[in-house]
Amino acid sequence: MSVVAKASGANTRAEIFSEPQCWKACFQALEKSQQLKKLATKIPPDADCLFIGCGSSYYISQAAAASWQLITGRPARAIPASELLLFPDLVLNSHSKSQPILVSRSGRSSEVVRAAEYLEKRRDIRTLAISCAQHQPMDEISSDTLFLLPADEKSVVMTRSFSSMLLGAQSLAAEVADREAVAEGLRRIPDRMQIVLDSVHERVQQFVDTNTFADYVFLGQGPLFGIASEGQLKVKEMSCSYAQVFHTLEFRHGPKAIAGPETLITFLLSESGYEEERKVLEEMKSLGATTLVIANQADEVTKQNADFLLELHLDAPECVRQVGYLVTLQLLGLYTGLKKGYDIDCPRNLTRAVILDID
Ligand code: F1P
Repeated sequence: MSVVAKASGANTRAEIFSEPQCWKACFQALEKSQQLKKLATKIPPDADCLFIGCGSSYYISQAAAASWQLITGRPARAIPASELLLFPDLVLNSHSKSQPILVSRSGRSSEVVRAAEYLEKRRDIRTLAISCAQHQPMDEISSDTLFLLPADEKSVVMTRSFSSMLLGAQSLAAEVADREAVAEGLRRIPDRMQIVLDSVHERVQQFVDTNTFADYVFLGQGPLFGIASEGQLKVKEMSCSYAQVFHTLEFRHGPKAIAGPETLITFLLSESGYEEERKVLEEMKSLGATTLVIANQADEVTKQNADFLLELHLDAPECVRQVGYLVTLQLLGLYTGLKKGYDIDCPRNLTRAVILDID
C-alpha cells in the first residue's frame, strides 16, 4: 500500500458523506419502480428467510436478518455464502421452507454466485438477490433482484452500498409485513442523519487525531451485532488496525482481559438492552478502557462513562435504526487510516470483489 499525501481516500470519503442523500435517491427509485410491491408478492408468507453474503455483505445479512424477524415476525438468519457451499446440510433443512436472499454489492463475488447457482439449479429453490449492480452473474441467475443502483460506489470498501442495501432489505420487510409505521420511520432517517453527519465528522476526526489505540473492540447486541461486525471490518480494511467484535455482554466472559487505555471499546447501545449494556460500559470504564458510545438517547451515567458520545435521536423504530450507528464507524475507519498515512481508496490486499475459480 502506498503511503501518499495526495487527497487519499477521496472516493471513500465522498461516498460516506453522500449517504443521507444517496438513501433518499434509493427510496425515490424504489418508489418509482414499485420494486418493493412486486417483490413482496414473491416472498412466500410462511417462509423462513436465509440471508447470504460475503464480507461486508455478510454483515449486511446479519443486520437485515435481525430487522426482518423483528418487522415480519418470521424467522430469519444470516450465513456466509461459503457455509452453504461447504456444509449445505448444515444450512438447509428439509423440514422448513427457506427463502434465500443473496446480498452482494457487485453481484460478482464467486461464493455468492455459486450459492445462487446451487440453490436455483441444484436445489430448485427460487432466490431473491439484493445488489447495486445490474447484468451481473448473481442477478442473472437469481429469480428476482432488488436493485439499489444509486448506491453503487467507486471505492473498494463498502460504505453507502452497505447502508443502502440494508435500508432496501428493511423496506422490503416493511412491505411484506404491511408495516407502514416502519416504512415511514425509514424515510425519516436521511434528513436526521444529514444533521448528525454534518455535526459529528469533525468530532470523530479530532478524537482520532488526539488518541492512538493498539486495539479496537466493537460491541453490539441484537440488530446491532451486524453493525458492530461491520465496524471492526471497516477499521481493519481502512487502517490495517487490529479490531474485534463481540456481543456486548459476552465481552465480560474473558475478552475484557484486553481492556485498558490503549484499547478503544466502541459501544453500540440498543434501547431494548440499554440497562444491561450500560453496566458493561461502566465496568470497562472502571478498568481504564477508552470508550466511544453511540446510542439513540443517553442518560447521565452513560455520559459520565463515555470518552466520545453520539446521541442519534432517530425518530424511527429500533428495528431499523442500524444505519444511524454505522456512519460514525465508517468515519472512525477513514480518519484512523488517513492518520496512519494510508490511501483508503486502495486498501492493502483488497479487491472490489473476491473472484475465485471455486468448484
Ligand atoms: C463483498 C466483499 C466486500 C469487501 C471487499 C471484497 O463484495 O467481501 O465486502 O469489502 O470489497 O468483497 P460483494 O459481494 O458485496 O460485491
